[in-house]
Amino acid sequence: MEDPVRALPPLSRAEFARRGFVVLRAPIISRDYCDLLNARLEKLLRGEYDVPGGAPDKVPAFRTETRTKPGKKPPPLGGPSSRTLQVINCWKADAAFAALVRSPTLGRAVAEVMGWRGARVANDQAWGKPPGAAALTFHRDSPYFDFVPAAVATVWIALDAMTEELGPLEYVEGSHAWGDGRVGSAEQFFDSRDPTALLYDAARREGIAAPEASLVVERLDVPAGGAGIHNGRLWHGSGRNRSRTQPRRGLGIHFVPADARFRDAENGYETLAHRFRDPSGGNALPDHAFPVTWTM
Ligand SMILES: O=C(O)CCC(=O)C(=O)O
Repeated sequence: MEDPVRALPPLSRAEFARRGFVVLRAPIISRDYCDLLNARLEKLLRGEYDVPGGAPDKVPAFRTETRTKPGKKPPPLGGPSSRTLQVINCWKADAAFAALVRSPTLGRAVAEVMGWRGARVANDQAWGKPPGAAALTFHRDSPYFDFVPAAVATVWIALDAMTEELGPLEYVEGSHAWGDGRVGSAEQFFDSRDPTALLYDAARREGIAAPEASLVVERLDVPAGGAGIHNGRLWHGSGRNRSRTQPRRGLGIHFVPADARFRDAENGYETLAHRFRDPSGGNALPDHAFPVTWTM
């Protein structure tokens, strides 16, 4: 399949270094391609894959048809629900997702802003927020990828036109430069009781006394096909989908430098990615599971 990503405008490395993200407001993929991916996401949620022998690495339990009237098309994402649906590694199961995730244009853009010699896909994550879906806790991406070097960059592509009501992604400007410290677990993404608790904690450790009032937060309220690229150290999260009817869908693609390797697991802790470690390959990331999509 050819690269579905349009030619990108020049990206400012200085802006990316300062803010920790850049916003691509003009769509980088067509509306038709967004529609195609949204239709394919429905298939993935129902276990229908078009890559022979392929499957995503994680698909949430999904029982929409039990709530659909016979003869009626099921509503997107199964209709209203407080639960956000996350599918990991759609590209392994679906050719349309694969063409986007493996886009050399995206690999190049990420390598350019991060100053890498090449880019490798660590994983993709489709985020489906049905009407009513809860907020996602503010977090950083990099702690979830146990590689050396530890650099991570994420491209997040809107598959629906984002409005404030739908709970678009939100970036905390400059927070990629904050120190390390306590990080959340994967389960905490979905714990919406206090989505900013970890963020405000981290901000206070940086000496920001009143984070509620002083953090600069940019909402990714882009049209369908618009996107953001963020440094994996940047704090980000998203609000509740307050719409009663509109689903809110997007695809996050996480990249690491082409020469990234597994870090030896400490205390036996292994990430999802460690499943794909080939014992005969040492710490190398196998290309079939972590494709290099662009090199200099
Ligand atoms: O779609 C969201 O709200 C969360 C996405 C996210 O955290 C990511 O792609 O890193």
